[in-house]
Amino acid sequence: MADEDIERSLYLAPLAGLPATGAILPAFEVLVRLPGERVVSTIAGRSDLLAWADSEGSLVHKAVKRRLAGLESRCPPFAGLAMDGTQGRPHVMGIVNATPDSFSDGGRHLDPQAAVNAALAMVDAGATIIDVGGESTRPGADAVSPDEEIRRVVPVVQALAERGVLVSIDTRHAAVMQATVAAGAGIINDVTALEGDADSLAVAARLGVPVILMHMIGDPRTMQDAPRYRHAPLDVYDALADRVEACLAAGIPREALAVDVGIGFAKSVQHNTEILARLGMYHGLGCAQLLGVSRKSYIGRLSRGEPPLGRVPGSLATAVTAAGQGVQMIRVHDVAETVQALTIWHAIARSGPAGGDDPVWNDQSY
Ligand code: 7PJ
Repeated sequence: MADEDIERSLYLAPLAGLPATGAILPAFEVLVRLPGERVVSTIAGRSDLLAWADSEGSLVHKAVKRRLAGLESRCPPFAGLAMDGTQGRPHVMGIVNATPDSFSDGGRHLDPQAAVNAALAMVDAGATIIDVGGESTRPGADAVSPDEEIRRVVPVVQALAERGVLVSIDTRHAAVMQATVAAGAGIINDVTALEGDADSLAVAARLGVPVILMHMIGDPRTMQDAPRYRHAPLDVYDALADRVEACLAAGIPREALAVDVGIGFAKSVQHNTEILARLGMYHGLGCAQLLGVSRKSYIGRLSRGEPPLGRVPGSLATAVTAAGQGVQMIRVHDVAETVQALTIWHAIARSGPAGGDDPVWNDQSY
């Protein structure tokens, strides 16, 4: 078996500890793809895992060591923001939609000044990134022309950038990337992982700004038509690994890339929950990780059918779960609520056995 085959058959999802912070991780779910569609998984402590890998021969040993190294190394900064745990709680990215049809706040931010004011209030509430979008990517949405998208977003991006706000531009069009980076956007956030427009990869590489690569299959109009996976968490891992490789080949360095599993994009409720339970695994890709779950429909489906504005508690529950798996950026509509939830998560996590403030863990006397 070649190295590449082993890389695509053995995966590690951390069960405890914070990945990407340089900390040693104590235990893992070990997932192995068998020939055909089958995946088996087992739970192993770190030393048992290494002993098993040794007994399996050098290829498996090398693959396990490489996976471990990815999970246990410190993530470098992304867009100037710390990503290795020294940031404390995860960064919160506030969503500002300059669209008339966005599913949960459609129309509220169409006036550029109103969008800018909403964004500045989010910054006051603790957001470190503002994600500006001019095209709704909700399931079933119609496409918008890049010219119309540019008209909607450029004034907002420019006003925020002039005030020193770090802006990401949520777009799948190369022309919009170009216009908004010229207007001061500092991050490209592409739900198609730079595949939605033939020019995107080259344009993003030339612009030289950091890029968020999100996983999706198909496009927003068709993506919810019976999404199929062999094993959703592992297939998403491989697809993101392919996009990271494509970006590296185009000259975008790994530290300028962040990954996102794309919750709700070409995924059933069960796909979403299986992926959300294994977010730690994606740190093995060696990039910072962002998660967008705010007010998404799986929350209503798992709960009592609440409309978007009634899905804040489920959004917060998911954000806290993600923080515990080392996700460094959370994309949300409800910034103040999320900042509070994550601040409390962090105060508790840092006081615990792997948190750095724990008196027993830090006892230097023995
Ligand atoms: C996401 C996004 C997401 C990233 C949207 C919505 C739909 N970008 N843009 N991740 N979702 N990176 O907000 O529900 O999950 S638009």
